[in-house]
Amino acid sequence: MEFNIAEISKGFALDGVFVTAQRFGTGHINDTFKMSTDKQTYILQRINTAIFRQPEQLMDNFVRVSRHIEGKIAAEKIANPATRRRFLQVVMSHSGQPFFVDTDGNFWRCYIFVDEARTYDVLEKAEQAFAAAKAFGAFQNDLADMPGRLNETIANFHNTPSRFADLKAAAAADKCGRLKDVQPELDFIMAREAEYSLLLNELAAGNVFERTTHNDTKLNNVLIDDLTGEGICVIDLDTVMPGLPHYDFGDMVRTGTSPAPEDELDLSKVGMRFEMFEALLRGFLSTAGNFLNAREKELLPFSGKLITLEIGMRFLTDYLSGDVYFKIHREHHNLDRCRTQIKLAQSIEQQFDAMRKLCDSL
Ligand code: ADP
Ligand code: GN1
Ligand code: MG
Repeated sequence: MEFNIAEISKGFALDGVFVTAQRFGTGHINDTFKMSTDKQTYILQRINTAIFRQPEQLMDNFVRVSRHIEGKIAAEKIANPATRRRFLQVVMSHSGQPFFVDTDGNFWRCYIFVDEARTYDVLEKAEQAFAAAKAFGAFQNDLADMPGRLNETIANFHNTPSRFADLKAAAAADKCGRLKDVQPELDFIMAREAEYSLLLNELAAGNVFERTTHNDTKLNNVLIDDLTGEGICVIDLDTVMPGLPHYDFGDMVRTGTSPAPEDELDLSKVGMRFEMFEALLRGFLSTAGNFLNAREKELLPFSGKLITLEIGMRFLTDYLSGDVYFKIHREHHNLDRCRTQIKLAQSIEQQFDAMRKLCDSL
């Protein structure tokens, strides 16, 4: 879908006059543009309202979270021009709202582009894994004392048993006649059913606790500073809401440990690199270690496997349902993505004892 960005940009209180815009990033959900005026660079995003059905509530979360983090940074008294790069600065519309609705009813939001930093779909070195995990851990830590409870932008987002039920329903419906092609993948996921409720059982038993979490800690949702290599700014705040710390750590393992992209076709390239897992664990514990209890820490390795399987089942569900949720760029894209998740989960299973031992030793 194409949009008249010059026109849409007029909805926001920008600094300068519109010069240019182009599509940006590799996200699966929103439409993202990098946009420049003669004075400033911005990110302009169309919120996917088929998925986020209450965009006003979502933007309310967004503003609360970024202001809270801004307050933390100010409290640290870091009088340094770099501080403004450490949180998303939302640009208001001319009517003072954190979004703008265009004439077609599309919801747009805008924030300042963070320069001299980038995201990585595949991490290149362990230092990046450490930096990214440290930033996501700090994000959870910063939000620990935020007043009130955030709106749930997507219900049951990381409820794995509910995701599993969705998969079974999609397989039973077999809307596109694709079930016959996915039996090995489905069998793999079915065989692990007993594990899917483990975290929720621990929550119900009072062993682990709900906190405000990011819930989409794909490694390309943190900006890594070009100069220092630090995780400078956590982005993609659509799913920040009540959750378990494990959802965030698990998704980092899913996206930060394999040397191949999420949609790699050559499955021999997919696997969990232990040194990346170790760097993620050390990085996360360096900022989240002080608020996690012993049982929560013990469950971190398991979360890597769980979230990998959970996202694998979501890709498979979408494939069976006719690719209605995740953006696809080729035929069978969601099935290809599901297969990498299964291969990665296998690799995690093979190294699980060593992962647990490392975690116990830290
Ligand atoms: P999606 O929900 O579709 O994943 P994101 O909010 O993650 O959308 O944005 C997509 C990409 O745009 C990110 O992966 C990142 O590369 C880039 N991006 C987003 N916000 C900023 C920002 N403030 N500064 C620089 N780049 C950004
Ligand atoms: C989506 O928006 P993006 O591309 O960062 C998805 C995540 C999945 C991820 C899989 C709101 O994340 O839950 O883990 O794709 N976001 C939403 O790559 O569903
Ligand atoms: Mg993203």
